[in-house]
Formats: sequence, structure tokens, C-alpha cells
Amino acid sequence: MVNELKNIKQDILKHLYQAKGTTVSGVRLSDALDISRVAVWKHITALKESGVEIESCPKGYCLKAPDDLLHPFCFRPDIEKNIFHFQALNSTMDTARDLAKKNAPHLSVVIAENQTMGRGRLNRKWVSGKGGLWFTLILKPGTPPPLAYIYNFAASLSLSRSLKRLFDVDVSVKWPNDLLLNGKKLAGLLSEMETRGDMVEFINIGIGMNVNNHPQTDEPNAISLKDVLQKTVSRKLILETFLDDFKRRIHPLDRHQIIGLWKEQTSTIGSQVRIETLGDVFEGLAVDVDETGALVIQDTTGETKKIIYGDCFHT
Ligand code: BT5
Repeated sequence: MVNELKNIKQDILKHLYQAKGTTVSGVRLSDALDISRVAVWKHITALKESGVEIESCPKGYCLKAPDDLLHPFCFRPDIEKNIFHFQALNSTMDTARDLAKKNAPHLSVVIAENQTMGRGRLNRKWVSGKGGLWFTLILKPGTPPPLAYIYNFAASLSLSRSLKRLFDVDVSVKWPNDLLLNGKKLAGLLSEMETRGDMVEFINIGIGMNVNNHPQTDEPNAISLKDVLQKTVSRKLILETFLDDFKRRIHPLDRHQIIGLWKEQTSTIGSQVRIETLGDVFEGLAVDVDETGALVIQDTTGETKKIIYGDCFHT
């Protein structure tokens, strides 16, 4: 288990978590942990200050929304050992990069409750306040760089399928990697890779999903699950479901199947699109995504063009 919380704070949180939203008295905590009630109070205060939502009442302490907690001990043991949880980070991408270089295992997950410098592609700002699901998945698949793209497609496919299964929502994937809900941006993916020789050393896939937050204040074109479902949902359930689906998707890896299933989930094919690359703008009807993940668009003369990267706008 990997957790930034020092042992006692973690043990307090674990007790509150196991109480499943009921109140645990200060006496019970002080007996269980063999510390004074004042010490319990001090640790709880520090936990609250770090952003953990704990309610204090005359009878004791109670964890709000325990199902939403993302600390390692909340997960199944096979997942727990790979979870790196932080209350706040600049960006999970930076921490994941450090951890990937320091031998973090394949399928490690770096989570932050808040990111102060969350980023999108081309260093664009990613709004990542409390309530969203902000994490980076570290992959060490032992693959050559030209095949790395398939992991991004597998990730957006697994996310989309998981959300549909859990909440029956009308999510679609937008090429190359956004998730849309009701035409608005629910989630974005960002991948970074490092190679050594002819092989990938690690691929880090950063996923930002608006879950219980309200991103519209800063991003009018964004939407969260809570906005649509009108209730708070468990980020832990989403993450666990996604990880299970993703593991099945990549072990064994079947590129044809991933692209085929991805195409069934996309709202890009069949849409009029504008693609902006660093130097060019292309417009046309999106007609396909090929085996390499390139978008095929057709212009008004019927000519087709393959585009391998860029920002895609459905027009
Ligand atoms: C992305 O970039 O969509 C990739 C976002 C990846 C974020 C995750 S969070 C965990 C990990 N740690 C990080 O620091 N990053 C990753 P891009 O396609 O460039 O889209 C960025 C654009 O999305 C911005 O310019 C805004 O217009 C918009 N945006 C920013 N915050 C948003 C939000 N919370 N929800 C929806 N749209 C947002």
C-alpha cells in the first residue's frame, strides 16, 4: 500500500471508513489506537484541513461519502498495492513520471484529490478542483513505441464502457481521446511516454474526469456526471470498474478488437469535423479510424485524408 498519510492519520481514516458513514466516538478511536482523545482530535483536524470530509459532532466523528474515498485501503488488495493517493499535487503526470522512473509497477495509479497545475495537451490548463477524478495510470507494457497509441484507445474505450455499464449514460468518445456526455466534455486523456532503446520504458496515461465537481464555472463546454445524474457518485467505483475493464482489454492485447470496439463508441465518425494541427486546419466528414488510430476524413470533392494528430471539433 502506498499512501502519503502518516500511520496514525491513516488508521483513524480507516476506522472511520470501516464505520461506513456512522459516527465513531473519540473514546473508541483513542482506545483502538492507544492515543489520547486530544491527539485524536488533532489528527482529525489535520485530516480535515487537508481536505478529507469528516463531520465532528458531540458523539464523535463521521466520514462523509465513504464510498467516494480513494485511499489505497478502500480498494481490493490486488488494486490497493498499486494505488498512490495524494490530497494535492501540481499534476499527477509529474508525480507519475517520477514514480515510473523509480520502479513503480505496471498498472500503478497516481491519484490527486486536487491538482494545482493540472494540464491538458500542449500544456493547456486542466481545471481540476475537488470532486473530480484526476489520475495517471502508469503502464510498462514492454512494447515498441509505434504500438503505444493503442493503450490510449483502450483507455478511452474502457472508460466509456464502464460509465455506460455503471450509470447507463450516453457517453461517446471523440477522436482522439475525449469523452463526451450530452455533447460536452466529460473527460480528457493525456499521454506521455518515455522510451529506452527500441522499447517503451513507460506510457503514462493521465485521465481527468468530471464526476462530483462543477467544472462549468471555468469551462462552459464541460459537464460532470453529477450534473447529469443529479447525485453524487462513487469515484472509487468508477476507477475500480475502469481498471478491471482496462486490464481485460490489454491482456491479451488485440489491436483490431480495440479499434473495432472504439469505433462503436465514437461520435466522431459520421460527424463533420474541423481538425487543427500545429500548422494546418482540415475540414470534412469523418469517415473512419484506421488500424493505426489515424482519423480518415473526406472533403467535399470526395478525397480522403488520414490525420494522425490534432484537436478535433465536431462542427
Ligand atoms: C485533455 O487535454 O483533454 C487532457 C486532460 C488530461 C487531464 C488529466 S487530469 C490527470 C492528469 N494530470 C494532469 O495534469 N493532466 C491529466 P486537451 O485536449 O488539451 O483539453 C484541454 C482543454 O479542455 C482546455 O483548454 C479547456 O478548454 C478544457 N478543459 C479544461 N479543464 C476541463 C475540465 N475539467 N473539463 C472539461 N474540459 C476542460
